[in-house]
Amino acid sequence: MPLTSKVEPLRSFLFEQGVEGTLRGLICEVADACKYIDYAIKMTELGFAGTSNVYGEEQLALDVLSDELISSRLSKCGLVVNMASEEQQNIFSAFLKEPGEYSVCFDPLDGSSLVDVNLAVGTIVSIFPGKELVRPGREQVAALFVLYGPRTTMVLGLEGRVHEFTLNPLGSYTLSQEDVKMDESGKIYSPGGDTRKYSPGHSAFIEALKNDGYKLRYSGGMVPDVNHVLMKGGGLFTYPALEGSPRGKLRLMFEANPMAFILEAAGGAASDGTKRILDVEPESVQDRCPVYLGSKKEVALAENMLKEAGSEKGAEKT
Ligand code: FDP
Repeated sequence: MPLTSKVEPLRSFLFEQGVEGTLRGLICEVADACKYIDYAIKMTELGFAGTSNVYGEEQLALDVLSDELISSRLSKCGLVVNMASEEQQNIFSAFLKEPGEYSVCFDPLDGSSLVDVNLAVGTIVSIFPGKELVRPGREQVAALFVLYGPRTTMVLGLEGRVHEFTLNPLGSYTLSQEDVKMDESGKIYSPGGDTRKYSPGHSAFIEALKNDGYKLRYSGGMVPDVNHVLMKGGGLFTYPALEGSPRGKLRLMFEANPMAFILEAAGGAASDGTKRILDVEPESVQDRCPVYLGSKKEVALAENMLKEAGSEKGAEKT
């Protein structure tokens, strides 16, 4: 990006938009922590940490480091009350001298199975007001993801709008796209999960997209795959309910909610197959959720086809 006096750094953009000071500070703290994750991805040796997370998945040294980079920074920034990380078992509190104003859920390194093959990975963050974390996603005040790809970008959903910032070689995030918007429909699809375990309704839906000429775009990392759909202005990312995993694979609080918040703010839609993801009532931070994220037409088609297949199944039984 050429250097001009028009460069808009993240902090001053948020200031100009009138974003409240504590929230502005918190977004900048997260963005700063992610600079170190960016550096760690490029410079740290690969390999396992010898530990597993709460879901029984083997942790990379990078998973553990990324988790520490965000949690230690947010613990000491004085702006946060409670936190939950996909890499940790329990909700934990920040060190506070004065009451903090926000609580944060984060997935420090999403898609880490792609690190060894040098594909893009990301960090996903969800911000709630106050101290409660286990609450529906519609109560988020902001959500963001950082994509560590050929460029490192941060996509921020806030006050019904979505903006993209790019990390420059000087270590600043500068505005690269204001008001990212999605169209009513798109032409790409990104389908996760073992196809042998798809429900009949989901299989029929994926076939319908294929037959309609949608192009397959799936890297296996939720952050780059959702970013692809968002930045192309439409299409669909899905990780559905599967046989044996009726709530799918992805985590409601760490992955589905923040992505749903961002996509809706860009004019897209986000469903668990039956209803809006942001209206799902969580029981615990570890809940999972089937996801259909994308432009409105594809998400509505998924809901309709799943419903139809469900009622046909019901009719067969009677
Ligand atoms: P990963 O296991 O590599 O961390 O939820 C994590 C995630 O990746 C998502 O980023 C990705 O969309 C999905 O899992 C990929 O799962 P599959 O390998 O089953 O497609």
